Amino acid sequence: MASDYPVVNTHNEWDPLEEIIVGIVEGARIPPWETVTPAVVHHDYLLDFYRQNGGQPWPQELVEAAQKDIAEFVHILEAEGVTVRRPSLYDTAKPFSTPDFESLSSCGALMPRDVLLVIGDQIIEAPMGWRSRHHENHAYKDLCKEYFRQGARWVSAPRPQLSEASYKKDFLPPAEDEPMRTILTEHEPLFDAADVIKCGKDIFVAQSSCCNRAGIDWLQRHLGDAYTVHEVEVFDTHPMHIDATFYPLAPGKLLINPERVKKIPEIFKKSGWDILVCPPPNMPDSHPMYTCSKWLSMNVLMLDEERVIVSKGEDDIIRALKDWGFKPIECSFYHFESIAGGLHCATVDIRRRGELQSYF
Ligand code: ABU
Repeated sequence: MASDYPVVNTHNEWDPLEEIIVGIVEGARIPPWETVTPAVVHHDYLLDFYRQNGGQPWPQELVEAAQKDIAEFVHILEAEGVTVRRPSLYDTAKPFSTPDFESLSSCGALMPRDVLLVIGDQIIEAPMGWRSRHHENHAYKDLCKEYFRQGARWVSAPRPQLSEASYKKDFLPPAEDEPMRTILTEHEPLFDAADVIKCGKDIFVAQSSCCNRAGIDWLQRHLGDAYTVHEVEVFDTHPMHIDATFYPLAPGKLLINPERVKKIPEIFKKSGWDILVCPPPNMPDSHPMYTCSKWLSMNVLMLDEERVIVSKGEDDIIRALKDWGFKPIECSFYHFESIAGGLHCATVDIRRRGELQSYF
């Protein structure tokens, strides 16, 4: 369907959604063990799993269950009138090396949100901190070229070297009662696109074990004076990405993770935004989560200011969203979440109907 908006046009998380990229399960591999692994994987008991199995395909039964979830998600999006695009399959099994490191394999194309940062009419390929994800942008090259031909701006942030100098030696994750720390040094700018969340002319970013201060500085300088990039103060023992922590869902409505957000930026308070405190996740402890935390419950996807796709089974946030005036649409997603991320992670919005403005 023809749109009145540029082919790439995304200013916030809630303007009416027209086109989105949804990740694929095909080709997905268990992330190979690397320096960053113990800094981002929440459970120590999983570290041996990664040491022993990293680089192998995920077991077939996990893949099939995740594929079923993604198919339901795509069906819902299309039924709600959204155009869904998919990444291209690339050779994830191929080991690769650079002058600075070697990787047993790539990981796949499950989570476009981490790779491509779409702001306004531009697509920014993120300078990602995981070595095994260094070539994940391959999966999106065909789509980026197509969007570029249709008028989008397309740029890659400086490709990181990811030598040992990018990671702190002998890093140990912080305990709950210690100050937040991440594995990254300031050797070079690093961020995953999911460390960033948009709110019109204001962009919010949290440091993590994929995002350093230099990455935030790079983004501010790259975007220039039209935008203000704010750093959000968070605490997480294994920090990775902002979208299960701090999420402006709609004008005047900020969803926060009560365990992680340490300080709400003053502009939200000054402008009278409602602070929506996310209830604890409902996912049972018995459900296997190999990469992310159960807080994926708040990793929802807004279709507009009211309609929101939420992971089925998360009854407490579903009830809260209704109380806050939203219209939740439930989608089975626990199996995809087991090996990858949530509904927001699994997507990147390409076009929403709206203009750049300030909400403060
Ligand atoms: N990409 C979101 C991951 C955050 C979490 O595991 O809580």
